[in-house]
Amino acid sequence: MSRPDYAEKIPNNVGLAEDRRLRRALESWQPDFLSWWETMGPALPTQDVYLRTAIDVRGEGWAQFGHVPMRDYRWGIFLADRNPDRRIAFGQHKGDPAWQKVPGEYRAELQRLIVIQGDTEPASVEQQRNLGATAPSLYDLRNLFQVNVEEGRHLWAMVYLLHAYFGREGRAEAEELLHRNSGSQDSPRILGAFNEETPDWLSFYMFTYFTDRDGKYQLGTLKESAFDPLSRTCEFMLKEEAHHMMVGTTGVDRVVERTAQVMIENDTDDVAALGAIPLNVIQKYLNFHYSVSLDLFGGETSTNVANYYTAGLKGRWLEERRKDDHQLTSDSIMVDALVDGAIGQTEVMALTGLNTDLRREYIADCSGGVKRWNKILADAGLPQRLYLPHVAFNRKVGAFAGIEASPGGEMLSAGEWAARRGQWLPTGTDKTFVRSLMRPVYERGKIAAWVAPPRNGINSQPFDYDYVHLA
Ligand code: BYC
Repeated sequence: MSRPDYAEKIPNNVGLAEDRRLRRALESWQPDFLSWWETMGPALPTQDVYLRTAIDVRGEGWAQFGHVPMRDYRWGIFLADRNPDRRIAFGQHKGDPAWQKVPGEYRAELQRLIVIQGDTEPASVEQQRNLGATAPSLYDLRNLFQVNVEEGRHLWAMVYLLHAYFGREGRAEAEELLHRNSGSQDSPRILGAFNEETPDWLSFYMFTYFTDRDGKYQLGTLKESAFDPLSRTCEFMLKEEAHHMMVGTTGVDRVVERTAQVMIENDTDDVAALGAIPLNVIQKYLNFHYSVSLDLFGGETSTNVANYYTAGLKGRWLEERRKDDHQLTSDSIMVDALVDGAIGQTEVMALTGLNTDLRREYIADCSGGVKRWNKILADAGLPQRLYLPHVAFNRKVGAFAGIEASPGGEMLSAGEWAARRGQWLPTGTDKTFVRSLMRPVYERGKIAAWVAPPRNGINSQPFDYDYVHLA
């Protein structure tokens, strides 16, 4: 089962060759995918790109490197190996064997979770479509395309589940995944953050740090799912996801490093005229991407998530390491809330608070990034520091959607917010400035002036490697 078949039009380790109906259905979706990739995928014409392709889920097979024309990338369907003894780890079916088929009573919920997950993957490719035109180096350009092809593969992963397990409705949903578009007025992507623009590389690094990290946590909870094919798919996707977050983490590192360097060399905070991105602008971009990513976890309390957990569809982050009964029917949790009109906390049933539980895991992880960026500033001898804004800041989903709060967590009137939001979120002027720095550098070994070069290349190649051959 797990040896991939490369003789097939669609590389896979799910036995497509033996399932003619499913193979035909997916082969008829494939041209639609390719035409979507042509029209909505990376706009910059290239001959080939030094890409990692997954050809096996085991050993080194998941990371084969070589120059490939992007259109010929082998988007495949790969599930992590099946553990025949796997049992459900939580919820009311805890202890039962994991499901190999979709139970009728959970069909609608599972399909919805898979569609929401699937919708984010092509959305991010659409958001990043034009970034190639302004890449700061060939190294960065290659990383962008790597992220893009893998998001394409993650779309394939969800489409496989829809086709294989959800019949006619699943096939219809798979079509819809190619018809909704990021930012479209008529048929936008489902979740808020995926309709925002990614118009410059600072946004791209912030997106891959903060929004891809939501992906890590959501995939982590779906990996716990009682529905074994979903669990196995997510397990393999998480492996690829790690690279996307490396791009974000080190991308922001490199912007901060360059800014710190220019600040020290010129003994000024005002580095804009010197071609670097001022720290306060970096902070505003961080505030924006962090807050829209917090929204991706849904409401602080949610009956949806309680039902998903009880049914066994979606677990907690590192479910099996938690020291409780994994059913949570009599537990409670303090969640962020408006209490008598003020920002505070309230006690709710643990089950309805599970979005908060996951959001907190995520926040703890995000503070790791801030710590490392602050270390870069401290090592440069600078007193300034970056920070994560308060959980109530700039929220459009959940308990704080109806109020305005400062990054420090102080509640604001609509008037105060309007007067001060430009201090905390990127203004038109900030965005225009950042965009003005975005000029392509396509020469081997060269890099734009607003970002430091990476410490390491890809797959032990040097920074000045020919990562991309432009058309
Ligand atoms: N925008 O009960 P609630 C990734 C809706 S990222 C718009 O509080 P629930 C990636 C919600 O659907 C990971 N609408 O929420 C990253 C619900 O609608 P219905 C993506 C939103 O259901 C980078 C209503 O509001 N994967 O992989 O507990 C690059 C009430 O909400 C939003 C997943 O998200 C929003 N932000 O939790 C590439 C996993 N938030 O049902 C890829 C699958 C909520 O009343 N999805 N709503 O019509 C889920 O687990 C859950 O659906 C959510 C929401 C966590 C998203």
